[in-house]
Amino acid sequence: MAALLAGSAMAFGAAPGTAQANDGYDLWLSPAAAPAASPDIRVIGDSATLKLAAAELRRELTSSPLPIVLGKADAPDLAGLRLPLAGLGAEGYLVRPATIAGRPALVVTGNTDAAVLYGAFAAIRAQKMGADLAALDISSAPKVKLRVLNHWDNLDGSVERGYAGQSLWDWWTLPDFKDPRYADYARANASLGINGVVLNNVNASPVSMREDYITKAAALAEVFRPWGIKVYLSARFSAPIELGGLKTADPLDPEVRAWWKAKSDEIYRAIPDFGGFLVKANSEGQPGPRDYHRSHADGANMLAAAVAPHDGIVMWRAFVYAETDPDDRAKQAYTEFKPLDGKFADNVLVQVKNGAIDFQPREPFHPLFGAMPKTPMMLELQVTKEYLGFATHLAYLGTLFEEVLEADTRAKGKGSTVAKVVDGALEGHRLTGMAGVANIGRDRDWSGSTFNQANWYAFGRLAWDPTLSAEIIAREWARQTFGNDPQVVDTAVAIMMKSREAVVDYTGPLGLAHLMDTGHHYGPGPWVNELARPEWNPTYYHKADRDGIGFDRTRTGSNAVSQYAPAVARQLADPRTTPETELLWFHHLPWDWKMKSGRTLWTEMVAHYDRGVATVAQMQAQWNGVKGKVDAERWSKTATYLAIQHREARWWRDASLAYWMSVNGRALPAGSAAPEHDLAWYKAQRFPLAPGQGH
Ligand code: BDP
Repeated sequence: MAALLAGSAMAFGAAPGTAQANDGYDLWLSPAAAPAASPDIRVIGDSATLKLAAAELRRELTSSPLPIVLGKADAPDLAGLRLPLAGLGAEGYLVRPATIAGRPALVVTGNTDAAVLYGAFAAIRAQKMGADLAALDISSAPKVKLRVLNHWDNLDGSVERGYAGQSLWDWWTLPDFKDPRYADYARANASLGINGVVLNNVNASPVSMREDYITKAAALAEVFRPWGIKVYLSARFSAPIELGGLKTADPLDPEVRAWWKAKSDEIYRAIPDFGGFLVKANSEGQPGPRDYHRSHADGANMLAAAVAPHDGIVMWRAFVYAETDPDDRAKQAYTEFKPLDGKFADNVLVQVKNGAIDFQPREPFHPLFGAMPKTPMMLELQVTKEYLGFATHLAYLGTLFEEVLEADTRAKGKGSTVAKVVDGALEGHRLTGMAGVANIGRDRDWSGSTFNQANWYAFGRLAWDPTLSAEIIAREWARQTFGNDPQVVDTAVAIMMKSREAVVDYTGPLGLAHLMDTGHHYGPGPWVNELARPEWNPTYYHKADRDGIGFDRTRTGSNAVSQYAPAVARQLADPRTTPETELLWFHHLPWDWKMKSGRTLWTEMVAHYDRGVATVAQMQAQWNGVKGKVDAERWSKTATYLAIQHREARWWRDASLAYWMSVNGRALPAGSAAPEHDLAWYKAQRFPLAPGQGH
């Protein structure tokens, strides 16, 4: 808390006539200014979590027309009320007026302390959204059980694909020094209902399992616990060799199994509520069970057995593709995992990225969703914007997350959405999860820009309820972040809602993907074709030549469409029934292909690139319209970042068009500006020091 208070006090000089300066530290929560009238709050019970809940209400509520009573449903005075809490499970909350000991009060309750805390945050959110507390009657239970941030943080403080500064975790000074920021971080997560944190990178160092690092992780777990948050660790599959001195990491080897069991017991002695392991195996050079000719299920089940006595779980990633496999990369995860359905232990979830390639600005939903009915499928989303302009470009990802959650797998008829696969409704799974690759670092504003905070927010809200609307979430966030001026809120929401499509337009419209430059993934590189592995090259994905462009994933090509349920596969097999947003993902088409608009594919593509750049210009103009209505500090950083984004949108467009023209020999349609430089110039750009490349 201390840091949060200090953060708000650290005001930079506000320009005259503007709202107070704000460095973004407070996120969507209140600044530390003392409330006008501290509401009358009674806490029944004395757990640390209940105390935090009461403190939040005291700090965040401007006033309350009723005294507030906080406590678990079975607490004295509340138990007799017979409140309808049966369907709310362990984490659902209820907030409503009731008469307690003859006096009217607003009750904030649930079946556990954490539920009460979530209820307190819900009441705060409702008031900030304009609700009258006297008439508040809300209840909600999370639809997804494990709502987890994945930190790709390395033990040396760097963050793989992190664009908001160094890792929050200072492993070097842990466990002794517990930076007050750790609690502020946990508080922000709890305000959204996030209940788990994987502390270390999926490209894991075995050192995170060493005794001293377990002690460090335990110190973080202690800070997070009252906020309802468990810690998890990414496990390096070969740790029994590197740490244990064994000769093998074969998951069927008794010594290896015993090593993991002993290691798990050790972790649970230090962290009794440890959540479990996240594993990236046999992917991009990471070790795994395939090294021993064992399956992913063998590997996952070994770890699952080690944590099962402690109620731990294993999140086993399906992000696999092998250089030895010449098949379409988009097919490989399904090919490898689908036959394993039914072979995983009960406490394993298979964690699947939203799309089959890799967090591109747009991807069709991953064919594994709906294809493994016996296995809990955990959705992995990338909150950090590796492929959408790092921290600088404004891209609200709520719409991307919503698009995948709403996608209909047709696995069990119409309405078999990814959301229903993920929340377990489709197959009746109780173990469910959603993971977000965090965009959080040590920057004062946590996420590298004000609007990036909205992506953390949207992930948390959607993990609680995957059916929420991206627009409503944007509005909630904007109102809590910028205050109640309708012009500011409407402007922020309008900018957010079109921002992701703008990125799609200027980086890769109509289903194109993976066109970025090598390694750092910043900026365009559609020409790159010399990397060692074929599927690392953008040319592998777009397959453009003089005659046409796109990846044929129908029967005449890789037949990836056959991995979808028949109704979806049929739709995608024909370019005329494939959504144009995904056209070139599934089809290789001539440049003169007739689009629904009547334009040729080439003319339409150019129009998208132009629209992307124009949308960013509009976003700039809209933001200029709220100058003076948003504090100067956040306003000007956003304005400057939008200017960078505009310049770079133009760069993406120009470089891409220059390249496509060199391939297809066509001219630009009338009215479309020529690229600023020639292709050689774009090809010559180098960014060896771009952030987020890890080690
Ligand atoms: C890719 C990232 C890489 C990650 C990998 C993963 O470029 O840094 O390690 O995903 O998810 O998008 O494992």
